Amino acid sequence: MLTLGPLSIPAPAVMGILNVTPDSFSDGGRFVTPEVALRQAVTMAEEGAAIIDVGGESTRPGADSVSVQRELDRVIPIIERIRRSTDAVISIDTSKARVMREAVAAGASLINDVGALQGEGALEAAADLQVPVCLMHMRGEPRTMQENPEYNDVVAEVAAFLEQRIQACVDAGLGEELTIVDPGFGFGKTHRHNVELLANLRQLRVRDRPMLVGVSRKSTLGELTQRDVEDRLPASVAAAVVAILNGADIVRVHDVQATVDAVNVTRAVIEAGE
Ligand code: 8Y7
Repeated sequence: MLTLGPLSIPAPAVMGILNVTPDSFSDGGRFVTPEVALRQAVTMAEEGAAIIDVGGESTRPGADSVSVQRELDRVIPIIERIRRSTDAVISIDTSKARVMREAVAAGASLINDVGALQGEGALEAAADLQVPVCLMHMRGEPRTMQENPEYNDVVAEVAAFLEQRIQACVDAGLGEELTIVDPGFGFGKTHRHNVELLANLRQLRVRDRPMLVGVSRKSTLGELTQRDVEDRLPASVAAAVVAILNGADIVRVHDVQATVDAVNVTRAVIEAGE
């Protein structure tokens, strides 16, 4: 079990991705109406997703930002409906303080911030709300982050950043026990950086906090397999298994059913070896 303050989640856990953006790179525009989004969320919960991650702003490389109101209009009605229809934990994928506050009021119980609470008011919002927060590493910002990212030691630099953001949470009054760390695959990293991070995941578990990994359908998997985004299921499942064997506690994925099967096999093998 993963214990995050008041939340208990079976581990390793699968987080299903619910994009309510018209422009997300891998399933762009498919889940826009609340009815369709709700059906997708319920399906993912039935398939075994412990967490549904609801996002209203695309963070893909080169994406434009979205206004607060627009993001609220996209995510709040969906969170309310999911809350009424499933027991899954709802996570709000946002970097905006106001969206964090309204999403939690509507039924979200976890904040997934690719900006690691560095946005205006975000740290204060999370500390007021006292909910678990996933702190993700990103180099640069989505619009420009893939323009030649460089590191001397990517593993050490990502770990140092995560450590610093946990400390920022603690200083703001959000206890360490409410934090989750995430290396941020694809966010200001080359394919080589991403593979190096996946190989050295255990060094990124700073302060022994739970770790979330998101590699589903990402371009590094395209590079390694020469597959287009819609044909990256086997690569995504393989990467999720590698992540869990290397210590990940939560995997963030598009394809819940296939990943849950792989996670069940992986968990049984880990437990048999303990
Ligand atoms: C991640 C993420 C995305 C990730 C966490 C995509 C919102 C791009 N990737 N959140 N979000 N970790 N915590 O391909 O890796 O899904 S968006």
